[in-house]
Amino acid sequence: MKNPVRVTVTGAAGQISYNLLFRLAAGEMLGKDQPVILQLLEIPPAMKMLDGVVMELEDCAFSTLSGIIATDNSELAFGDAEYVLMVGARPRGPGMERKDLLEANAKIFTEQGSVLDRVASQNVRVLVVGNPANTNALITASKLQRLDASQVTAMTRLDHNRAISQIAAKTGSFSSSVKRVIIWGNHSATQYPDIHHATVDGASALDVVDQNWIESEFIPTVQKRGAQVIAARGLSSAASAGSAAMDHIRTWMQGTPTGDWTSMGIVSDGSYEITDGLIYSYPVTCKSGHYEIVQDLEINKFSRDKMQITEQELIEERDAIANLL
Ligand code: NAX
Repeated sequence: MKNPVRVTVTGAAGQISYNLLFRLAAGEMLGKDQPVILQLLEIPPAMKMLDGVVMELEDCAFSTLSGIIATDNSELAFGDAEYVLMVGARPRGPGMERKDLLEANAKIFTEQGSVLDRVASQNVRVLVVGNPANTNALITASKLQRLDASQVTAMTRLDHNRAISQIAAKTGSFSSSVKRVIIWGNHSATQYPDIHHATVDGASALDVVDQNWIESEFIPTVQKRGAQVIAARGLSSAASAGSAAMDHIRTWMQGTPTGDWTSMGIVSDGSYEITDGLIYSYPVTCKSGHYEIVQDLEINKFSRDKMQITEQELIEERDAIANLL
């Protein structure tokens, strides 16, 4: 067994965390030989619920769970953390406009970004899940002084996994046969799931599905899958979101398989003519805890237009909270 690492999860009493924490504690994110100390952050009204989650975690007697801190104090929760999963966020309440939602979350992520910059491990890797994920990550990254903005990422892995699964179902393939899918842009209904570079069992995906399916089914289904789950379940995606969060961190640390890539919301460096500094989802390869944007992919007019629509939405989100950056 290795030395334990500290993993922070915010919003730890929420439904995504309830699906995430037990698998994480069982070694499914960082490995069966990597014990973890869970540092769980909640707001005061949810602390009682969190106590219940802690009891259940204890009752599993996981050999990879070395300790649990359950707190509403962000300094304690982020202290020396090697991994931070920012799941907690303010949901949209009655009468709240989009701008109010952006601002309410911007305040949370301003405070948490500053604290984690002060007290987390120098090598911390941060994944923002709480919505609006890209802009919450932008705020968090903007508060860093000791740490680097590249250490903060936003989750589009659930969208990436959804895209893979749709293509696999359409072509009658295993999901492991589908490679090089891309989610560009925002984790929202403007995201662009791009199939142009994807392969299915080594063949170009474009040769095995038709353009009509891409435009009228594939893209809208992936874009609106979250809403479909809510309509069916009465609750938003939780198990799949928790699973994708673990996939994101695992791939970041262990690397992408040869010949494949993944999608991550990361600080734009201007690649593919996307505005510098936005948190935009790109295709990336990962190796030993580092990621790099896949460069030089050919982008046709159809794709370019869609990449710009989602970029524009991110610019508007950024501008709505510009006073807090
Ligand atoms: P829940 O409402 O079940 O849980 C959120 C938890 O966060 C609550 O327990 C709440 O008390 C806590 N919280 C609120 N403010 C906090 C703060 N300042 N510090 C610490 N904790 C705080 O939501 P859940 O279904 O778990 O979803 C969590 C977030 O993930 C939401 O913002 C949701 O929209 C977002 N999602 C993001 C996805 C993605 O792919 N990036 C997909 C799934 C999900 O929709």
